[in-house]
Amino acid sequence: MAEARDPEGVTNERSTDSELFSSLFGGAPTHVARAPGRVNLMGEHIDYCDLAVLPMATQHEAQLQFRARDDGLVRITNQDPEFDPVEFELGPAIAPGSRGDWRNYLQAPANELARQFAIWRGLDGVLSSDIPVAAGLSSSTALVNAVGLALAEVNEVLLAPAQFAELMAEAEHYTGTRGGGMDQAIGFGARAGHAACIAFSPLRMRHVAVPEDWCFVVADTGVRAEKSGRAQGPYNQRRSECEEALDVVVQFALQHDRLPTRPRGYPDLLRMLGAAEVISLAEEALEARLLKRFRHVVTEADRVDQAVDCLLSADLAGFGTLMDASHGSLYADYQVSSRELDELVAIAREGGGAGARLTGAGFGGCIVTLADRGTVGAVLETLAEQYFEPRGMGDGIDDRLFVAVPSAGASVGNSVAAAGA
Ligand code: NG1
Repeated sequence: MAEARDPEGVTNERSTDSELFSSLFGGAPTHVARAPGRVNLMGEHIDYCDLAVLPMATQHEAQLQFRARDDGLVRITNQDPEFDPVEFELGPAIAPGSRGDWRNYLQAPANELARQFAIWRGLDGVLSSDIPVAAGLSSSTALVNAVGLALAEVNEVLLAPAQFAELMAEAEHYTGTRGGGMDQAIGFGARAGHAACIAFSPLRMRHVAVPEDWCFVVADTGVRAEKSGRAQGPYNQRRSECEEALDVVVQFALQHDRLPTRPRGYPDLLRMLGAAEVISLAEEALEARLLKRFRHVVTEADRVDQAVDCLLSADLAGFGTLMDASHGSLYADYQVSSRELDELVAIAREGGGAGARLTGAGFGGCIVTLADRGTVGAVLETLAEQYFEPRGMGDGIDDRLFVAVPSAGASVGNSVAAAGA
């Protein structure tokens, strides 16, 4: 996994952030923490089943310019006035704000780090992010990761990236969403030019180069799917359904002597019996809704393995076919798609995409489609003409429709502003 510390110092620092910092707090920030967003290429809604996923970090990131304080106060202002300034005292039992309040994403890492390490030193900071919000591109985890890194830095907490990722995954449950560990893992462990196949419990990461002429295009429906809001209930419900389905299948298999011992979870069950036998068991044991959820999980896990092979052999058509199958499963079995997502997927395919699927939690947010360099222009144009322009979403389209650049993981380093102050 990549080093969390940025040894080169920092480039592309947002200068307006340091200006705002000095007007709010006086002087200059000393450090900057950066945490990227991500696009998941394959393996949706299976990280919380401890099954492997295949995301990559993107060029979009959250940046926190900060300076340590000599007390336990944390004061963070967002460049975006949509989000109110946040102030809280460090401690292991910070009271959460109301549901949907963005402060919860700042308090989450503070609360967890204080629980584990009795940290005491707060910070002043200015935060900015160009990751589309509530779009399935990990905007929330980027906040958690950036604030977590900054607090670890000022309190001299040293953690390996994998440990940090696991800690931040636990931390984010503070917000009420029972997410898996994918976003935190790719957020810390990503390598430029690569996607990563991430396995869990314990966290392991295999970096896989993205072929030079492959372009993953992201298109945002413009429908927000806030996991701190309306999407939280359905998201948590899916996770509970997966847990329940696994319990029922295992119980049934044990009762009918189809399993020698109790498996520890989905990966163990699949290792013991193989996907085909597991699905046939599920067809006997589960009622319709749980069977759908279960079938998505098992087939999606298989698609992740196949997608890694396609990446390794630069099989673009094969990868596209898997994307289509994944979307079909998320639509029909997992029921997390939406009219707008389905429409974007159809347009992307019509425009020449090798395949397309919703990415992230769904319920709104983004799709991802794959094209080679020769075709990507046509795909972008078709999406613009058939989805964005008719809806009057042509202005600022670059934020909603872009080619994702496989980027590096989070880092913390000295602020350029401090050097110039
Ligand atoms: P997004 O797409 O950021 O809402 C969520 C979860 C992931 C994963 C995906 C679905 C969090 C922080 N992230 O991501 O763990 O389950 O949905 O694959 O909860």
